[in-house]
Amino acid sequence: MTRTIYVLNGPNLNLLGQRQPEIYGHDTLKTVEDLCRANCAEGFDIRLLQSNHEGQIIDWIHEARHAACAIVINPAAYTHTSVAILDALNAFEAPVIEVHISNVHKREAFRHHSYVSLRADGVIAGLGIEGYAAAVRRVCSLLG
Ligand code: CA2
Repeated sequence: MTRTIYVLNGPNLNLLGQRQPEIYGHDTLKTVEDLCRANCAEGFDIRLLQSNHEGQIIDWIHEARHAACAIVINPAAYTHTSVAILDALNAFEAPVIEVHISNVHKREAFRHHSYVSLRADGVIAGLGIEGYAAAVRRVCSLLG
């Protein structure tokens, strides 16, 4: 059985550390990847991916059905709009943790609703990039 955890990131997260540090901090996605690896239990592996395209994220979720033991996902703006990503996650049978760097509930009303939360086994918001570390630790502990 695969022990790879897919860490999927949605649109504009490639800009992490380059813009809006007051909301998203100074760390880059490379730091997020290192953090996920550092928090991954022995025997598990991390595949961190980012795309600005909804269809690409859906394709990775489909691939994860055979290639991943869990998904940690920050769908970014697609969180609030994408029934298609929810449908793809509903076809994935292993743990799913939703992560948001900012506390979406402290922000605009349109960020308060998440389609992905209808599927997620856990939701983390407002812990900065440490939310990814917590999500990786959670899936490792769930899967043993
Ligand atoms: O807080 C989060 O992690 C979000 O998923 C980030 C999304 C936002 O649409 C969600 O409501 C909450 C935005 C990601 C954009 O990332 C940037 C990072 C640095 C600079 C500009 C954008």
